[in-house]
Amino acid sequence: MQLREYFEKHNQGHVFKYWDELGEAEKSALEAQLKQIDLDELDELVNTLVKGGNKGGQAAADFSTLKPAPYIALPENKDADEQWKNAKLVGEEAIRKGRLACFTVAGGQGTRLGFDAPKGLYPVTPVNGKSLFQVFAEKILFADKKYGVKIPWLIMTSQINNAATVKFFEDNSYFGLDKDDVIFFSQGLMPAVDLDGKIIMEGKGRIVMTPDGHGGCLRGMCRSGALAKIRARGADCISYWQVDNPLVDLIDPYFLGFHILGKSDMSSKMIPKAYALEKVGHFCLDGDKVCVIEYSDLPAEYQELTDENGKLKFIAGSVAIHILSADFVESAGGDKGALKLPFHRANKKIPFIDANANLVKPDKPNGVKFEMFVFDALPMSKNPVIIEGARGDEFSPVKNAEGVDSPATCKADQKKQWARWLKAAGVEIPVDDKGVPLANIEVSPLFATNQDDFVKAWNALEPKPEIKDGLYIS
Ligand code: UD2
Repeated sequence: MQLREYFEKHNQGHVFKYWDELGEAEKSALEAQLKQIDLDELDELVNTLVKGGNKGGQAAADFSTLKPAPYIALPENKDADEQWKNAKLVGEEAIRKGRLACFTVAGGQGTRLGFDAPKGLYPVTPVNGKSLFQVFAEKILFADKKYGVKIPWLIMTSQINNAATVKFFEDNSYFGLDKDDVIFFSQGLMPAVDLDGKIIMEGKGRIVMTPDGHGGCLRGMCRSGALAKIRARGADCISYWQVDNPLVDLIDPYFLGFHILGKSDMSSKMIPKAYALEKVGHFCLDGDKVCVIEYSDLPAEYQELTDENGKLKFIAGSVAIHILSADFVESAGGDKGALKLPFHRANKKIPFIDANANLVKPDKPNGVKFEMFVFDALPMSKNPVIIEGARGDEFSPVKNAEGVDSPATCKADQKKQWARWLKAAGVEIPVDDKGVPLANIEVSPLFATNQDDFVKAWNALEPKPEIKDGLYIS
Protein backbone atom coordinates (compact mmCIF):
# COMPACT_ATOMS: atom_id res chain seq x y z
CA MET A 1 0.00 0.00 0.00
CA GLN A 2 1.34 3.42 -0.99
CA LEU A 3 0.47 5.09 2.32
CA ARG A 4 2.37 2.43 4.28
CA GLU A 5 5.46 2.81 2.10
CA TYR A 6 5.30 6.56 2.52
CA PHE A 7 5.30 6.22 6.32
CA GLU A 8 8.00 3.54 6.30
CA LYS A 9 10.20 5.70 4.10
CA HIS A 10 9.95 8.45 6.70
CA ASN A 11 10.71 6.12 9.65
CA GLN A 12 7.13 6.28 10.89
CA GLY A 13 6.11 2.76 9.80
CA HIS A 14 5.20 1.84 13.41
CA VAL A 15 1.80 3.47 12.95
CA PHE A 16 0.86 0.33 10.95
CA LYS A 17 2.02 -2.07 13.69
CA TYR A 18 -1.53 -3.26 14.52
CA TRP A 19 -2.98 -2.84 11.02
CA ASP A 20 -3.82 -6.53 10.56
CA GLU A 21 -5.75 -6.58 13.85
CA LEU A 22 -7.97 -3.65 12.92
CA GLY A 23 -11.55 -3.89 11.67
CA GLU A 24 -12.58 -2.16 8.44
CA ALA A 25 -13.95 0.94 10.20
CA GLU A 26 -10.79 1.31 12.30
CA LYS A 27 -8.62 0.94 9.21
CA SER A 28 -10.48 3.71 7.42
CA ALA A 29 -10.31 5.96 10.48
CA LEU A 30 -6.55 5.48 10.79
CA GLU A 31 -6.09 5.98 7.07
CA ALA A 32 -8.04 9.24 7.27
CA GLN A 33 -5.80 10.46 10.08
CA LEU A 34 -2.59 9.52 8.27
CA LYS A 35 -3.64 11.14 5.00
CA GLN A 36 -3.72 14.54 6.72
CA ILE A 37 0.00 14.37 7.49
CA ASP A 38 2.74 15.97 5.41
CA LEU A 39 5.75 13.84 6.38
CA ASP A 40 8.32 16.12 4.73
CA GLU A 41 7.06 18.90 6.96
CA LEU A 42 7.09 16.59 9.99
CA ASP A 43 10.67 15.42 9.27
CA GLU A 44 11.82 19.00 9.23
CA LEU A 45 10.05 19.77 12.52
CA VAL A 46 11.51 16.69 14.18
CA ASN A 47 15.03 17.59 13.02
CA THR A 48 14.89 21.22 14.06
CA LEU A 49 12.51 21.39 17.02
CA VAL A 50 12.71 17.91 18.59
CA LYS A 51 16.22 16.66 17.86
CA GLY A 52 17.73 20.09 17.19
CA GLY A 53 16.37 21.50 20.45
CA ASN A 54 15.22 24.75 18.78
CA LYS A 55 12.04 26.15 20.41
CA GLY A 56 10.78 27.62 17.16
CA GLY A 57 9.36 30.98 16.08
CA GLN A 58 11.06 34.07 17.47
CA ALA A 59 12.19 32.24 20.61
CA ALA A 60 15.68 32.05 19.16
CA ALA A 61 16.01 35.84 18.62
CA ASP A 62 18.99 37.63 20.12
CA PHE A 63 17.15 39.45 22.90
CA SER A 64 20.00 41.87 23.57
CA THR A 65 19.55 43.50 20.14
CA LEU A 66 15.74 43.78 20.32
CA LYS A 67 14.16 47.21 20.31
CA PRO A 68 10.61 48.16 21.23
CA ALA A 69 8.34 48.31 18.16
CA PRO A 70 6.98 51.78 17.30
CA TYR A 71 3.25 52.35 17.59
CA ILE A 72 0.64 55.07 17.04
CA ALA A 73 -0.18 56.39 20.50
CA LEU A 74 -3.74 56.87 21.68
CA PRO A 75 -4.59 60.58 21.99
CA GLU A 76 -6.69 61.88 24.85
CA ASN A 77 -9.56 62.61 22.49
CA LYS A 78 -9.50 60.59 19.27
CA ASP A 79 -11.98 62.81 17.46
CA ALA A 80 -10.00 65.96 18.24
CA ASP A 81 -6.90 64.45 16.63
CA GLU A 82 -6.66 64.93 12.84
CA GLN A 83 -4.85 61.64 12.19
CA TRP A 84 -7.33 59.56 14.20
CA LYS A 85 -10.36 61.45 12.90
CA ASN A 86 -9.24 60.86 9.34
CA ALA A 87 -8.58 57.16 10.00
CA LYS A 88 -12.10 56.82 11.36
CA LEU A 89 -13.65 58.31 8.20
CA VAL A 90 -11.66 55.93 6.01
CA GLY A 91 -12.57 52.95 8.23
CA GLU A 92 -16.26 53.80 8.31
CA GLU A 93 -16.40 54.10 4.54
CA ALA A 94 -14.72 50.72 4.13
CA ILE A 95 -17.19 49.10 6.54
CA ARG A 96 -20.14 50.61 4.68
CA LYS A 97 -18.72 49.25 1.42
CA GLY A 98 -18.59 45.73 2.87
CA ARG A 99 -14.79 45.50 2.93
CA LEU A 100 -14.61 44.14 6.51
CA ALA A 101 -15.09 40.56 7.66
CA CYS A 102 -14.95 39.46 11.31
CA PHE A 103 -12.93 36.48 12.48
CA THR A 104 -12.80 34.66 15.83
CA VAL A 105 -10.26 31.97 16.63
CA ALA A 106 -12.18 29.53 18.79
CA GLY A 107 -10.37 26.24 18.45
CA GLY A 108 -9.77 25.92 22.20
CA GLN A 109 -11.83 24.29 24.92
CA GLY A 110 -12.66 25.98 28.25
CA THR A 111 -10.43 23.51 30.14
CA ARG A 112 -8.47 26.11 32.14
CA LEU A 113 -11.80 27.59 33.23
CA GLY A 114 -13.07 24.21 34.35
CA PHE A 115 -15.71 24.42 31.59
CA ASP A 116 -16.16 21.25 29.61
CA ALA A 117 -17.34 22.74 26.31
CA PRO A 118 -16.10 25.04 23.55
CA LYS A 119 -14.93 28.25 25.21
CA GLY A 120 -17.27 30.43 23.14
CA LEU A 121 -20.25 28.90 24.98
CA TYR A 122 -19.00 30.24 28.31
CA PRO A 123 -21.55 32.56 30.03
CA VAL A 124 -19.73 35.81 30.54
CA THR A 125 -22.07 38.79 31.06
CA PRO A 126 -22.97 39.83 34.61
CA VAL A 127 -26.80 39.94 34.56
CA ASN A 128 -27.98 37.72 31.69
CA GLY A 129 -25.06 35.32 31.53
CA LYS A 130 -24.77 35.73 27.76
CA SER A 131 -22.16 33.52 26.16
CA LEU A 132 -19.02 34.91 24.56
CA PHE A 133 -20.43 33.98 21.13
CA GLN A 134 -23.70 35.84 21.83
CA VAL A 135 -21.80 38.99 22.85
CA PHE A 136 -19.81 38.93 19.57
CA ALA A 137 -22.93 38.15 17.50
CA GLU A 138 -24.79 41.10 19.01
CA LYS A 139 -21.84 43.45 18.46
CA ILE A 140 -21.88 42.43 14.80
CA LEU A 141 -25.67 42.90 14.60
CA PHE A 142 -25.27 46.41 16.02
CA ALA A 143 -22.65 47.26 13.39
CA ASP A 144 -24.73 45.73 10.58
CA LYS A 145 -27.55 48.11 11.48
CA LYS A 146 -25.30 51.12 12.05
CA TYR A 147 -23.46 50.79 8.74
CA GLY A 148 -26.25 49.23 6.64
CA VAL A 149 -24.24 46.10 5.76
CA LYS A 150 -24.09 42.40 6.51
CA ILE A 151 -20.66 41.73 7.92
CA PRO A 152 -19.59 38.11 7.42
CA TRP A 153 -18.20 36.36 10.51
CA LEU A 154 -15.64 33.58 10.22
CA ILE A 155 -15.27 31.27 13.20
CA MET A 156 -12.35 28.85 13.41
CA THR A 157 -13.15 25.74 15.42
CA SER A 158 -11.18 22.54 15.80
CA GLN A 159 -12.25 18.96 15.13
CA ILE A 160 -12.72 18.63 18.90
CA ASN A 161 -15.33 21.39 19.22
CA ASN A 162 -16.74 22.06 15.75
CA ALA A 163 -19.98 20.05 16.10
CA ALA A 164 -20.77 21.48 19.56
CA THR A 165 -20.08 25.02 18.33
CA VAL A 166 -22.29 24.76 15.25
CA LYS A 167 -25.08 23.14 17.32
CA PHE A 168 -24.94 26.05 19.78
CA PHE A 169 -25.51 28.53 16.96
CA GLU A 170 -28.31 26.38 15.49
CA ASP A 171 -30.02 26.02 18.90
CA ASN A 172 -29.86 29.79 19.38
CA SER A 173 -30.99 30.74 15.84
CA TYR A 174 -27.59 32.30 15.20
CA PHE A 175 -28.45 34.98 17.78
CA GLY A 176 -30.35 36.90 15.12
CA LEU A 177 -27.63 36.80 12.47
CA ASP A 178 -28.28 35.27 9.06
CA LYS A 179 -26.98 31.74 8.93
CA ASP A 180 -25.25 32.59 5.64
CA ASP A 181 -23.25 35.32 7.34
CA VAL A 182 -21.61 32.92 9.81
CA ILE A 183 -18.90 30.77 8.24
CA PHE A 184 -17.36 27.99 10.33
CA PHE A 185 -14.20 26.11 9.45
CA SER A 186 -12.07 23.66 11.40
CA GLN A 187 -8.39 24.32 11.85
CA GLY A 188 -5.79 21.78 10.82
CA LEU A 189 -4.28 19.08 13.01
CA MET A 190 -0.67 18.05 13.50
CA PRO A 191 0.63 14.70 14.73
CA ALA A 192 2.20 14.71 18.19
CA VAL A 193 5.57 12.94 18.46
CA ASP A 194 7.62 11.43 21.28
CA LEU A 195 11.04 12.75 22.23
CA ASP A 196 12.63 10.61 19.48
CA GLY A 197 10.35 12.14 16.88
CA LYS A 198 8.07 9.10 16.47
CA ILE A 199 4.36 9.73 15.99
CA ILE A 200 2.54 8.85 19.22
CA MET A 201 -0.22 6.22 19.10
CA GLU A 202 -3.08 6.40 21.58
CA GLY A 203 -4.75 3.21 20.38
CA LYS A 204 -3.96 0.38 17.98
CA GLY A 205 -5.77 2.25 15.24
CA ARG A 206 -5.36 5.83 16.41
CA ILE A 207 -2.51 8.31 16.45
CA VAL A 208 -2.45 11.53 18.49
CA MET A 209 -3.33 14.59 16.40
CA THR A 210 -3.60 18.04 17.99
CA PRO A 211 -4.77 21.46 16.68
CA ASP A 212 -2.05 23.33 14.78
CA GLY A 213 -2.28 26.53 16.87
CA HIS A 214 -4.12 29.77 16.12
CA GLY A 215 -1.54 30.44 13.39
CA GLY A 216 -3.17 27.49 11.63
CA CYS A 217 -5.97 29.92 10.80
CA LEU A 218 -4.05 31.25 7.80
CA ARG A 219 -3.89 27.93 6.01
CA GLY A 220 -7.24 26.90 7.51
CA MET A 221 -8.94 29.93 5.95
CA CYS A 222 -7.42 29.13 2.56
CA ARG A 223 -7.83 25.36 2.52
CA SER A 224 -11.42 25.41 3.80
CA GLY A 225 -12.57 27.91 1.19
CA ALA A 226 -13.64 30.35 3.94
CA LEU A 227 -11.34 33.05 2.57
CA ALA A 228 -12.75 32.63 -0.93
CA LYS A 229 -16.28 33.01 0.49
CA ILE A 230 -15.61 36.38 2.11
CA ARG A 231 -13.63 37.59 -0.89
CA ALA A 232 -16.57 36.74 -3.14
CA ARG A 233 -18.62 39.10 -0.96
CA GLY A 234 -16.10 41.89 -1.44
CA ALA A 235 -14.37 41.72 1.94
CA ASP A 236 -10.61 42.29 1.81
CA CYS A 237 -9.88 43.16 5.47
CA ILE A 238 -10.29 40.67 8.31
CA SER A 239 -10.78 41.74 11.93
CA TYR A 240 -9.14 39.01 14.06
CA TRP A 241 -9.70 38.35 17.77
CA GLN A 242 -9.61 35.54 20.32
CA VAL A 243 -12.76 33.92 21.64
CA ASP A 244 -11.89 34.65 25.28
CA ASN A 245 -12.14 38.47 25.13
CA PRO A 246 -15.72 39.85 25.26
CA LEU A 247 -14.52 43.46 25.59
CA VAL A 248 -12.94 43.48 22.13
CA ASP A 249 -13.95 46.37 19.86
CA LEU A 250 -14.36 44.05 16.93
CA ILE A 251 -15.56 46.56 14.35
CA ASP A 252 -13.33 49.55 15.05
CA PRO A 253 -13.33 52.13 12.23
CA TYR A 254 -10.22 53.91 13.57
CA PHE A 255 -8.20 50.68 13.53
CA LEU A 256 -9.47 49.72 10.09
CA GLY A 257 -8.70 53.21 8.78
CA PHE A 258 -5.11 53.07 10.03
CA HIS A 259 -4.74 49.62 8.48
CA ILE A 260 -5.98 50.83 5.08
CA LEU A 261 -4.11 54.14 5.09
CA GLY A 262 -0.93 52.33 6.15
CA LYS A 263 -1.30 49.84 3.24
CA SER A 264 -0.67 47.22 5.87
CA ASP A 265 -0.72 43.45 5.42
CA MET A 266 -1.30 42.90 9.13
CA SER A 267 -2.12 45.51 11.75
CA SER A 268 -2.19 45.07 15.50
CA LYS A 269 -3.51 46.70 18.62
CA MET A 270 -1.13 47.13 21.50
CA ILE A 271 -2.14 47.71 25.08
CA PRO A 272 0.44 49.04 27.52
CA LYS A 273 1.30 46.15 29.84
CA ALA A 274 -0.41 46.42 33.23
CA TYR A 275 2.76 45.15 34.94
CA ALA A 276 6.16 43.94 33.77
CA LEU A 277 5.43 40.21 33.79
CA GLU A 278 1.87 40.34 32.41
CA LYS A 279 1.21 37.21 30.35
CA VAL A 280 0.98 38.86 26.93
CA GLY A 281 3.29 38.95 23.93
CA HIS A 282 5.71 41.87 23.41
CA PHE A 283 5.80 43.91 20.22
CA CYS A 284 9.49 44.23 19.35
CA LEU A 285 11.75 45.18 16.46
CA ASP A 286 14.19 42.45 15.48
CA GLY A 287 16.43 44.39 13.06
CA ASP A 288 13.84 46.18 10.95
CA LYS A 289 11.17 43.51 11.37
CA VAL A 290 8.22 43.85 13.72
CA CYS A 291 7.68 40.70 15.74
CA VAL A 292 5.94 39.49 18.88
CA ILE A 293 7.98 37.72 21.50
CA GLU A 294 5.78 35.70 23.80
CA TYR A 295 6.00 36.24 27.57
CA SER A 296 7.18 32.68 28.03
CA ASP A 297 10.09 33.25 25.59
CA LEU A 298 11.31 36.69 26.68
CA PRO A 299 13.46 36.38 29.81
CA ALA A 300 12.04 38.24 32.85
CA GLU A 301 15.03 40.62 32.95
CA TYR A 302 14.01 41.93 29.51
CA GLN A 303 10.31 42.09 30.40
CA GLU A 304 11.27 44.23 33.41
CA LEU A 305 13.67 46.63 31.62
CA THR A 306 12.81 50.30 32.05
CA ASP A 307 13.85 53.44 30.13
CA GLU A 308 15.39 56.61 31.59
CA ASN A 309 11.92 57.72 32.77
CA GLY A 310 11.25 54.50 34.59
CA LYS A 311 8.71 53.39 31.96
CA LEU A 312 8.81 49.75 30.85
CA LYS A 313 11.00 49.46 27.75
CA PHE A 314 8.92 46.69 26.19
CA ILE A 315 5.60 48.25 27.18
CA ALA A 316 3.62 47.26 24.10
CA GLY A 317 1.58 44.18 25.01
CA SER A 318 0.12 42.04 22.24
CA VAL A 319 -3.46 41.13 23.08
CA ALA A 320 -4.15 39.18 19.91
CA ILE A 321 -6.24 41.81 18.12
CA HIS A 322 -5.29 42.24 14.46
CA ILE A 323 -6.55 43.22 11.04
CA LEU A 324 -5.30 41.00 8.24
CA SER A 325 -5.51 41.75 4.56
CA ALA A 326 -7.06 38.97 2.51
CA ASP A 327 -4.18 39.02 -0.02
CA PHE A 328 -1.70 38.53 2.78
CA VAL A 329 -3.65 35.59 4.23
CA GLU A 330 -3.53 34.02 0.80
CA SER A 331 0.22 34.45 0.46
CA ALA A 332 0.96 33.20 3.99
CA GLY A 333 -1.68 30.47 4.17
CA GLY A 334 -2.24 29.26 0.65
CA ASP A 335 -0.58 26.03 -0.41
CA LYS A 336 1.11 27.91 -3.23
CA GLY A 337 1.86 30.84 -0.95
CA ALA A 338 5.39 32.14 -0.83
CA LEU A 339 5.38 32.63 2.96
CA LYS A 340 5.11 30.04 5.67
CA LEU A 341 4.57 30.42 9.40
CA PRO A 342 7.13 28.68 11.59
CA PHE A 343 6.04 26.05 14.12
CA HIS A 344 6.73 26.22 17.85
CA ARG A 345 7.32 23.23 20.02
CA ALA A 346 5.34 22.59 23.23
CA ASN A 347 6.34 19.76 25.56
CA LYS A 348 3.24 17.95 26.84
CA LYS A 349 2.10 14.90 28.80
CA ILE A 350 0.50 12.82 26.07
CA PRO A 351 -1.24 9.49 26.81
CA PHE A 352 0.23 6.71 24.63
CA ILE A 353 0.07 2.95 24.19
CA ASP A 354 3.08 0.96 25.42
CA ALA A 355 4.68 -2.10 23.80
CA ASN A 356 1.74 -4.24 25.01
CA ALA A 357 -0.78 -1.75 23.61
CA ASN A 358 -1.88 -0.65 27.09
CA LEU A 359 -2.76 3.02 27.46
CA VAL A 360 -0.31 4.86 29.73
CA LYS A 361 -0.93 8.32 31.20
CA PRO A 362 2.50 9.85 31.75
CA ASP A 363 3.21 12.03 34.78
CA LYS A 364 5.87 14.09 33.06
CA PRO A 365 6.13 15.51 29.52
CA ASN A 366 6.82 12.67 27.11
CA GLY A 367 5.96 14.25 23.82
CA VAL A 368 5.86 17.31 21.65
CA LYS A 369 2.99 19.20 20.04
CA PHE A 370 3.55 21.54 17.12
CA GLU A 371 1.74 24.87 16.95
CA MET A 372 1.83 27.95 14.77
CA PHE A 373 1.19 31.42 16.21
CA VAL A 374 -0.62 34.01 14.13
CA PHE A 375 1.68 36.80 15.29
CA ASP A 376 4.63 35.07 13.59
CA ALA A 377 3.12 36.43 10.39
CA LEU A 378 4.14 39.96 11.43
CA PRO A 379 7.83 39.77 10.39
CA MET A 380 6.67 38.62 6.95
CA SER A 381 4.06 41.34 6.56
CA LYS A 382 4.42 44.58 4.63
CA ASN A 383 3.94 47.85 6.55
CA PRO A 384 2.73 46.35 9.84
CA VAL A 385 0.80 49.08 11.66
CA ILE A 386 0.46 49.02 15.45
CA ILE A 387 -1.99 51.31 17.24
CA GLU A 388 -2.54 51.76 20.93
CA GLY A 389 -5.84 50.66 22.44
CA ALA A 390 -7.43 51.48 25.79
CA ARG A 391 -7.43 48.41 28.00
CA GLY A 392 -10.80 49.23 29.57
CA ASP A 393 -12.44 49.32 26.14
CA GLU A 394 -10.60 46.47 24.46
CA PHE A 395 -9.29 43.71 26.65
CA SER A 396 -10.46 41.59 29.56
CA PRO A 397 -10.10 37.91 28.74
CA VAL A 398 -11.54 34.95 30.62
CA LYS A 399 -8.77 32.41 30.98
CA ASN A 400 -8.61 31.17 34.58
CA ALA A 401 -11.34 29.99 36.93
CA GLU A 402 -10.12 32.42 39.59
CA GLY A 403 -7.73 35.34 40.09
CA VAL A 404 -6.40 37.33 37.12
CA ASP A 405 -8.25 37.07 33.80
CA SER A 406 -11.13 35.21 35.41
CA PRO A 407 -14.93 35.45 35.00
CA ALA A 408 -15.00 37.75 38.08
CA THR A 409 -12.42 40.23 36.71
CA CYS A 410 -14.05 40.16 33.29
CA LYS A 411 -17.54 40.91 34.68
CA ALA A 412 -16.08 43.75 36.76
CA ASP A 413 -14.35 45.20 33.66
CA GLN A 414 -17.58 45.02 31.61
CA LYS A 415 -19.47 46.83 34.39
CA LYS A 416 -16.74 49.46 34.72
CA GLN A 417 -17.04 50.21 31.03
CA TRP A 418 -20.82 50.63 31.29
CA ALA A 419 -20.42 52.88 34.37
CA ARG A 420 -18.07 55.10 32.32
CA TRP A 421 -20.62 55.24 29.50
CA LEU A 422 -23.39 56.16 31.93
CA LYS A 423 -21.17 58.87 33.43
CA ALA A 424 -20.53 60.26 29.95
CA ALA A 425 -24.31 60.39 29.52
CA GLY A 426 -24.55 62.37 32.75
CA VAL A 427 -25.58 59.53 35.06
CA GLU A 428 -23.33 59.01 38.08
CA ILE A 429 -23.83 55.64 39.73
CA PRO A 430 -22.28 54.42 42.97
CA VAL A 431 -19.01 52.54 42.31
CA ASP A 432 -16.40 50.96 44.55
CA ASP A 433 -12.81 52.20 44.87
CA LYS A 434 -11.89 50.35 41.62
CA GLY A 435 -14.69 51.98 39.63
CA VAL A 436 -16.90 48.85 39.61
CA PRO A 437 -20.61 49.69 39.97
CA LEU A 438 -22.12 48.48 43.24
CA ALA A 439 -25.28 47.42 41.38
CA ASN A 440 -25.12 44.46 39.03
CA ILE A 441 -25.94 45.98 35.64
CA GLU A 442 -25.61 45.02 31.99
CA VAL A 443 -25.80 46.89 28.68
CA SER A 444 -26.73 44.87 25.61
CA PRO A 445 -24.45 45.26 22.57
CA LEU A 446 -27.74 45.69 20.67
CA PHE A 447 -28.17 48.98 22.58
CA ALA A 448 -24.61 50.30 22.09
CA THR A 449 -21.09 49.00 21.61
CA ASN A 450 -19.13 52.15 22.43
CA GLN A 451 -19.45 55.28 24.52
CA ASP A 452 -20.57 57.67 21.77
CA ASP A 453 -23.31 55.34 20.59
CA PHE A 454 -24.33 54.69 24.18
CA VAL A 455 -24.73 58.40 24.93
CA LYS A 456 -26.86 58.87 21.80
CA ALA A 457 -29.06 55.86 22.57
CA TRP A 458 -29.36 56.82 26.24
CA ASN A 459 -30.40 60.38 25.40
CA ALA A 460 -33.10 59.01 23.10
CA LEU A 461 -34.37 56.53 25.71
CA GLU A 462 -37.72 57.45 27.31
CA PRO A 463 -38.49 56.79 30.07
CA LYS A 464 -34.98 56.31 31.50
CA PRO A 465 -34.69 53.19 33.64
CA GLU A 466 -33.82 53.36 37.33
CA ILE A 467 -30.25 52.17 37.95
CA LYS A 468 -30.66 49.25 40.31
CA ASP A 469 -29.44 45.71 40.82
CA GLY A 470 -30.25 43.49 37.86
CA LEU A 471 -30.81 46.37 35.40
CA TYR A 472 -30.47 45.25 31.78
CA ILE A 473 -30.32 48.08 29.25
CA SER A 474 -31.36 46.77 25.84
C1 UD2 B 1 -2.44 34.45 24.04
C2 UD2 B 1 -1.16 35.02 23.42
C3 UD2 B 1 -0.59 36.12 24.29
C4 UD2 B 1 -1.63 37.19 24.54
C5 UD2 B 1 -2.88 36.56 25.13
C6 UD2 B 1 -3.98 37.60 25.23
C7 UD2 B 1 -0.24 33.06 22.31
C8 UD2 B 1 0.83 32.04 22.26
N1 UD2 B 1 -0.20 33.94 23.30
O1 UD2 B 1 -2.05 33.74 25.22
O2 UD2 B 1 0.52 36.73 23.68
O3 UD2 B 1 -1.93 37.86 23.33
O4 UD2 B 1 -3.38 35.48 24.31
O5 UD2 B 1 -5.13 37.03 25.76
O6 UD2 B 1 -1.09 33.11 21.47
N2 UD2 B 1 -6.62 28.83 19.71
C9 UD2 B 1 -7.16 28.18 18.63
N3 UD2 B 1 -6.50 27.08 18.18
C10 UD2 B 1 -5.36 26.60 18.73
C11 UD2 B 1 -4.83 27.28 19.83
C12 UD2 B 1 -5.49 28.40 20.31
O7 UD2 B 1 -8.19 28.58 18.10
O8 UD2 B 1 -4.82 25.61 18.23
C13 UD2 B 1 -7.32 30.02 20.19
C14 UD2 B 1 -8.00 29.78 21.53
O9 UD2 B 1 -9.32 29.34 21.37
C15 UD2 B 1 -7.93 31.17 22.14
C16 UD2 B 1 -6.66 31.78 21.55
O10 UD2 B 1 -6.35 31.04 20.41
O11 UD2 B 1 -9.00 31.97 21.69
C17 UD2 B 1 -5.49 31.94 22.53
O12 UD2 B 1 -4.96 30.75 22.88
P1 UD2 B 1 -4.35 30.50 24.32
O13 UD2 B 1 -5.43 30.61 25.33
O14 UD2 B 1 -3.59 29.25 24.24
O15 UD2 B 1 -3.30 31.70 24.46
P2 UD2 B 1 -2.81 32.44 25.78
O16 UD2 B 1 -3.96 32.86 26.57
O17 UD2 B 1 -1.78 31.65 26.47
